[in-house]
Amino acid sequence: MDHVKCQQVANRSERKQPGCSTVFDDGKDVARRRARTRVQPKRDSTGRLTTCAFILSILAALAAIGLTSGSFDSGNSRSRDESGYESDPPVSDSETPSSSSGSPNTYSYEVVNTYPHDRHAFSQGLDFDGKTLFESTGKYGRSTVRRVNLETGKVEKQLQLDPRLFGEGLTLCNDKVIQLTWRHRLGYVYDAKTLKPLRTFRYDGEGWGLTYDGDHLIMSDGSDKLRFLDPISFAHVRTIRVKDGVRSVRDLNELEFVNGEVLANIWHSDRIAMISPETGKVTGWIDLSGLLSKPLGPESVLNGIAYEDGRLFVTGKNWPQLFEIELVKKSRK
Ligand SMILES: [Ca+2]
Repeated sequence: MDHVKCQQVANRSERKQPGCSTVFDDGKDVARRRARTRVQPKRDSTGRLTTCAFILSILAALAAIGLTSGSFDSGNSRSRDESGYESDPPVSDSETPSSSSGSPNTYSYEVVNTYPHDRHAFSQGLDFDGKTLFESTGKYGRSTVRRVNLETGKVEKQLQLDPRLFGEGLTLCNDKVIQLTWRHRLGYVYDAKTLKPLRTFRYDGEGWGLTYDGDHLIMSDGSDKLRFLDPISFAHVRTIRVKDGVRSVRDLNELEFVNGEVLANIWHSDRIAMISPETGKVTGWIDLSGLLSKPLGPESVLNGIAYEDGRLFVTGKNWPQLFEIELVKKSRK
């Protein structure tokens, strides 16, 4: 398999496009298609609790003097070793949002279909164009970008990254596939049909998850922040902080833009957050516990969300299956 040569692709220029509201080869508008889903997350309209005003002011003061999460330029303060392990503990169940009025909606799931998934794929990014899955896998020496047959799980085509690179988030953007690398601040742009490398780009901090909302790339770095990037120049546009009420939601990992909201795997958990891309507010939680019949290793966690044409897929690192699911809204008590 070909190794991606950074210097080779860096010298190539990407074909200019009118922006990410253009269409895929099948002629369907990306943003319009991604706005369809079976579940319509309900936005709540409550404001902040007045009793939390004091806490908010304290948090704001701490942020102002740099005692909260660092900036993107400084990178993610959490660290993983080369096998992908991270030193900080995962989000605990005690941080599950309350069911009080105004709290996020909660969802369980029903499995619609189960498909095979490569047990050797340390999944870091997943997307779907309506026919084919696109996946980024991690680990040094084993990182790839690949096209995968949905029905069989077989890899139709793949490129192996330079063994010094650790593959991370991936998204489709028009007829391109864009892939992040973890700490290397290096992104790749590929032709979606051939996986031919077209160009590279640079970004600050760590790269974790990546998705595309029809206008911008949205990128996570394992903190509570989501960055919005221009899909052509890759320039930083804006940043939001993700919160459930007044609590920051950290460990945002693989992403998917669905129905006007960003879905984010919470690293080392079975939960997916639904996030308003305008405010960063968590509007819903998806509980995917029990999806695997038996647990795998400690790092074989949920980390893969793909959505297209009303179909929602999830998988995880080294999971033997990929699941097509429908969300089931839980009734409030
Ligand atoms: Ca995704």
